[in-house]
Amino acid sequence: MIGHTVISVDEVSSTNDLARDLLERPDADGIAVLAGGQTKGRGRLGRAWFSPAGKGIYLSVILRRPLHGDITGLLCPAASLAVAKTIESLSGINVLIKWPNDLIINGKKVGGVLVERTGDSFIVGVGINLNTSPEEFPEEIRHKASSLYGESGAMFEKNIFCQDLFLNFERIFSSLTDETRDNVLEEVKSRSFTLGKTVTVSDADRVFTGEAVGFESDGSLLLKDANGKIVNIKSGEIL
Ligand code: BT5
Repeated sequence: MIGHTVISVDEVSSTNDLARDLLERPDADGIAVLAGGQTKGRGRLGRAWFSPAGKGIYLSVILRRPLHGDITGLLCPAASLAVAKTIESLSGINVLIKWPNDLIINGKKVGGVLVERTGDSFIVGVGINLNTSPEEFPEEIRHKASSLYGESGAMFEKNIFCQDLFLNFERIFSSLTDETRDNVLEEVKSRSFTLGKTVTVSDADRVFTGEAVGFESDGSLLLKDANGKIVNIKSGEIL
């Protein structure tokens, strides 16, 4: 079960690093690491994650269980769906998912997911801005970042959030089988900030512009370019 053990620390460089140190424990699968603040929180591609103490959720969970095929590309949208559902059920605010990992409320990013792989194990890192005031965000992200407090005026309690999130993680990760993963993708689609928009996406070495028209069953994004050709993007960044 996700969250069978919760290791809570006041401060850490990155909860993903602390989780990685625990991968060899016999009970590793499902361990959750929670920090009050992070000194070197990170996003994808080495980017920094603003992690002020006491203001948000900085959480990593270990997945070290038999999984159904290669679900690497699905884990990020699936984890984002779990986070979106928890935010919605506890705050009543609608959350959209900007492919592949951004949690968006009213056009602003309130959270993000970072999935890292070590051998057959995955570490799913989640950052959610709960109670950050708008003026507390660093200037360079103030225009595009927000928190649940910023969007609702209400303050949120992180332990209640995490308990609900563990249940959603367990349910959604268990649904990534060959038979049921399409249901997960349908839910991701129904909350997509990206589908139907014309977007520019960069992957490792290319940049594409096109209309986001769907997702493949491995989680990749399908873009229709100006000539009507469908391009499949496994991982990347919407610019
Ligand atoms: C993400 O990366 O959105 C994944 C963030 C994952 C953070 C969690 S916290 C627990 C665990 N431990 C870690 O060390 N990380 C995970 P990416 O899509 O690359 O977005 C990063 C970009 O989001 C930055 O370059 C900024 O523009 C912006 N950003 C940084 N901090 C933010 C924040 N607190 N809220 C909103 N946007 C932020």
